Amino acid sequence: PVIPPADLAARLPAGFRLGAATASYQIEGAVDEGGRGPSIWDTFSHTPGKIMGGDTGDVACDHYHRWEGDVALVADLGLDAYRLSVAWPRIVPTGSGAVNQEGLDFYRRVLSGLRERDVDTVVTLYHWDLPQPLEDAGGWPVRETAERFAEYAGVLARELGDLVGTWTTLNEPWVSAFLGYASGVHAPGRTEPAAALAAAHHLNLGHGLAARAIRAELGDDASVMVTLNHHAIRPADPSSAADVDAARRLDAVGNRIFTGPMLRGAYPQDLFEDTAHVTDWSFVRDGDEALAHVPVSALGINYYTPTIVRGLAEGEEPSSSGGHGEGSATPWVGATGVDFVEPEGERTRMGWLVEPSALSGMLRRLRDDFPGLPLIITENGAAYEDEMSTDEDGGRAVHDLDRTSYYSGHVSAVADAIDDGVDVRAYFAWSLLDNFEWAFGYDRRFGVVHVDFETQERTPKDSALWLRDLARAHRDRR
Ligand code: PNW
Repeated sequence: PVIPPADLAARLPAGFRLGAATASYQIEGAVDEGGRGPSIWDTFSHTPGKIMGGDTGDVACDHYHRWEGDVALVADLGLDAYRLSVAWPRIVPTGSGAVNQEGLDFYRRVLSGLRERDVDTVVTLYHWDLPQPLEDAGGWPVRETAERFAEYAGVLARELGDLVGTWTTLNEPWVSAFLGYASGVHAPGRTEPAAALAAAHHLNLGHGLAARAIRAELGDDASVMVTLNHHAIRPADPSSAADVDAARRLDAVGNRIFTGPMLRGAYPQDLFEDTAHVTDWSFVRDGDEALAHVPVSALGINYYTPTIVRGLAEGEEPSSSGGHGEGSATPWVGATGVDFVEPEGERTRMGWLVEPSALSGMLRRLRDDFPGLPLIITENGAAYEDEMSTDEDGGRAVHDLDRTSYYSGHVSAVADAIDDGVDVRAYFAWSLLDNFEWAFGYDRRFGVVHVDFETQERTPKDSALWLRDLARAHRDRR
């Protein structure tokens, strides 16, 4: 069931923007070129056993060399906006000190190309490629990393500020902190629960310091936000006090650990209580929570699937890991006695349940919790098993009805939230291109454009054509 683009376009307000997103390590390749230094993802992907199939981002989509064609692709699809990330190790190869002009030049070319084609930009400062020397000095669990991040943010604002529409400081700090330092399924692969909480704190601090550094360069009206993978958490049985409390505990370590300091200027008290057996939080200095709190122009939300929980009885063993890698350590530091419920239903190739209404529900709840804060869907999408077919005229095509229907359902869910008065300003599909899907390597395809990783040929899938028609129909209306 796919909604005709014209019908859906009519439900999106004038000024609403439709786009697609990518991230540097997932698409660029050219890891030893242009003066780039090593990142934690180079180290991690080259460590045997960490990535499915032994894949690395060494070549990825070769976007570093093919950026011009990729920018043209975005424009040809008629997208209003494109979200990309800057590789910190291309700008500051050793993590501190010397700035690499070649890196700045690369992003200046890309951003200029987008501007010439009238494509609005959202630039992510940190999509997980931490310069390796900063990890060697302790990584996000140490305070200095937040300070180095702010210096890098100031450099980007000064050098590229004239070309960037909106800045988003961090992509999914929950993933950086808890998959990187607690479950260890992401770089740098550490399994230290207390360090993961310290990482979360220094990511909060880094966000605040970086946003201040950007505004110090560009003025207070510079558009700055942050992107969270805010978890759409709900109790399996809303009438069960145990399930409701499990949902509260997960919301503390999954969501409010970031929205508290960043949007309210304080950690929630129940988070300190729930994690007291893991850390005493002595890494939080007086004034840090206020530093993390800056006015943001919008909140970026990455949404893929809901999280449904129940409370475990005393001594009861959990039945599932909540989709975070069977056998690996839990990323849910401090959330003891929580079990993840996996209801029957349609799932993507990641095993993630497809439930668009959970997105509208989360957007309404964010509106209630943070009235007046504009929201942007910075990522939403799905991996499916794609099949390339050759049409009668020899043209190649990917008829990804499953992905197209995922997009149709979720854009429609955004429209439902807008009907209910939620201020959602934009929607970015994840991803523009099939790319390096982190621990899954090239085995999971999230692109609306197919990439042949042998030839680097790009082929827009039917989902890309549907998004193109949606953007076109929406533009024709205004
Ligand atoms: C997000 N999880 O990653 C990222 O922002 C993208 O880079 C990524 O390709 C996309 O979603 C698809 O996975 C996530 O385990 C990775 O909860 C893992 C999780 C969530 C988001």
